[in-house]
Amino acid sequence: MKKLNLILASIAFASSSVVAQAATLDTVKQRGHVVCGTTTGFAGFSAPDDKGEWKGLDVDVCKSIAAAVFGDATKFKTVPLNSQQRFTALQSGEIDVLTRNTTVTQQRDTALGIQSPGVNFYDGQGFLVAKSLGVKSAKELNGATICMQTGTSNENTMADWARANNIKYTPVVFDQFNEVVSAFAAGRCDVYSTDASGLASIRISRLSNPDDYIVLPELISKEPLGPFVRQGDDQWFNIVKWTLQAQLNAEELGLTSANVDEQLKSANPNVQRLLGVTEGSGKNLGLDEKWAYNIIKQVGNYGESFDRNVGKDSALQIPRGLNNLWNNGGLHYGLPVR
Ligand SMILES: N[C@@H](CCC(=O)N[C@@H](CS)C(=O)NCC(=O)O)C(=O)O
Repeated sequence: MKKLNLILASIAFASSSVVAQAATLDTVKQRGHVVCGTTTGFAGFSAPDDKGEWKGLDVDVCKSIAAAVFGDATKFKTVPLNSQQRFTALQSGEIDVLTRNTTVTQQRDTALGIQSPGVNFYDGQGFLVAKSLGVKSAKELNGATICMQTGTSNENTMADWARANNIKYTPVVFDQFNEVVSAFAAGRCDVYSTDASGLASIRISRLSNPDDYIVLPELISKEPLGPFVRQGDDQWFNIVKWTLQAQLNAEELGLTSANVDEQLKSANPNVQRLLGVTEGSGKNLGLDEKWAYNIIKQVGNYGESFDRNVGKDSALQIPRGLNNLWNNGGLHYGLPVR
């Protein structure tokens, strides 16, 4: 009887919403590619280009994981997920890692069976409005209708902020990103509220006349965005965590996709360890010693990825701001590889 109870208990555990997968790395290697959850199409961060190839700052995290694991940044597939679907897809094992503008919050990092290996974009929630509305500040939003997407942290943040600031508003929410954008473009709400990065992307890539809209100056929250993995697989957690760290350290050390081969000859011990010239960092992760070299060579350092996708060489033109390195006035601080 005791044995039967034990069996029943383990069946109940295995069929709970969070599938305990101890060895994601093995699964990924056997499959031959890493599966990343992305948005359904959010220019600059994760969206298909005109050839159908997925591009963006978040897609670069996915590609970097592929480069670290396989030595080949093309060995990845994307699963487009709306805001609501993303956590279930990770919990159920449909994806190996969620690489999609997801805010790290205490609730998500604990109660959902998932966890955050790091932040790849520091953001805050803001407001996009049509210039014709004549609103210059968030303080003037009393009585506004506000478009948001279901399943985002933006819904709760908005409610908290409005309560604290004595502002009444009517939320207009939709499950699909396209529906929110269309409703806003059609004037069904006065305001679009989400992360400032999202607003910059929507304004440039989704509205027919970007100059008719402005992003209000206030940011009402901290939205640290980053990938998520399932709890219970420390090795996979470490691989994603140190993939982000490799991109940051590469920028700090001045290693780029263009100079990384030359830098293999560097006399700097930090460079030698990161590039696998001095062995150890790969073994610690269960990866090839060239794991970080492959990230830098094939995807580039964090700054290259930022500039190309969302920064100065992109349509979005997002300033580095908080996303600069710590020694340049920002918040990114590469943890030492040693
Ligand atoms: N950072 C917020 C919001 C992220 C979010 O999902 N934003 C929406 C609006 S820009 C989005 O990316 N939608 C894209 C999609 O559903 O495909 C969160 O983690 O909840």
